[in-house]
Amino acid sequence: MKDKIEALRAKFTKDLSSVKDLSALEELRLSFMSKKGAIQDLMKELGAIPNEQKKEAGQLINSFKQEVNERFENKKKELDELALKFLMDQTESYDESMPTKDPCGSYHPITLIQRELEDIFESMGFDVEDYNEIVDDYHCFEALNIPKFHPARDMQDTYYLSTPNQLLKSHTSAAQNHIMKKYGDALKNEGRPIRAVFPGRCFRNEAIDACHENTFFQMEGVMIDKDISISNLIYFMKTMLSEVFERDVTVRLRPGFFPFVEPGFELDIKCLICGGDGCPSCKNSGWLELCPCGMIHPNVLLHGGINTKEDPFKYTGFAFGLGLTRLAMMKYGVGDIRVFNDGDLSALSQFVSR
Ligand code: FA5
Repeated sequence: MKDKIEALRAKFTKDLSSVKDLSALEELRLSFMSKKGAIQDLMKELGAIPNEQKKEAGQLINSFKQEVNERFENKKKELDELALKFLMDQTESYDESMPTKDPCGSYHPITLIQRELEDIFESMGFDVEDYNEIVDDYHCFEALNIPKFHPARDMQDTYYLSTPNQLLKSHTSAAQNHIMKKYGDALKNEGRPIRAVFPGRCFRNEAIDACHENTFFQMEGVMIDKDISISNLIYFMKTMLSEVFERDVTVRLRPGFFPFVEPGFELDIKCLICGGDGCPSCKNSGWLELCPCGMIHPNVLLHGGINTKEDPFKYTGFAFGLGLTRLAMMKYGVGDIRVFNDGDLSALSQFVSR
């Protein structure tokens, strides 16, 4: 038996060394380990061996079987690793941190204009903040001095979620209360003025046309400190617009009503598509409503914990709600707002930041 096993071991070693792939390995495995294989033949011979030698012969066969098994497994591992290496050599290596060879994709014009504005406001000492798209009724309306059943809610009909009290924010003003609570302590304890802008996507149940979308972007800004007045508001609005357009733009300020500001204004820009003659982008008026603004209403400052009922005018502030999507229309000369949402890459990929 010993000799037979030795002969089989030698054959197995020779055959195994010439195996080059998994199917040849499997073939070799079957020729040794299957019911009709070489090891089973050895087992059959065991019956003819004298009893006193059976135990030792059985042990020899078993340990040979175990050895063959282990060497198969090792060979299989070796072949698997080789196959993987081959595959990796064939495939172009991929390193996601490497810069792309060719530029692919481009920034959406709204992203470009948003970043530009963020830079402008940051250079004037404003913090840039982010806020949720799903908000509750309190933040979107109540905290902004728009109680339930107030007619101003009709102007901002939005999409209500099936979860009670949750809605898609209809304007970025919905973050005002959050900003006041976030920075209020620094204002009151350290005298650090609140200066923040918070861009965001807004939603309204809107009849869509060349200048109205149901999903659009605004950038809200607030500044709160002692003695903030309308002159501060006008200064920041003018600086921002001249930076964005890099040329003189004609603006007009007229009274506007928003329950969360008092007094409130509409800041319009002379339409840059038609130069003021009238076109669909400006609803033929020659002017485009761009940036409503005003002095923050005392009730809003109260809700935000900035002032107290006993001293409701200690701090004052201004707020504005810039229509980012409309600003992009003016800046890039896009005559129809729907271009921004309809995913036509040939239109959207032509914008580049300055
Ligand atoms: C507001 O949303 C107020 N929250 C703005 C505000 C903030 C006023 C702070 C005072 C103080 P309004 O509904 O007018 O106001 O929207 C502001 C701007 O968003 C508009 O001037 C316009 O540029 C843009 N806008 C509004 N609705 C749409 C729409 N459906 N599609 C595109 N842009 C829109």
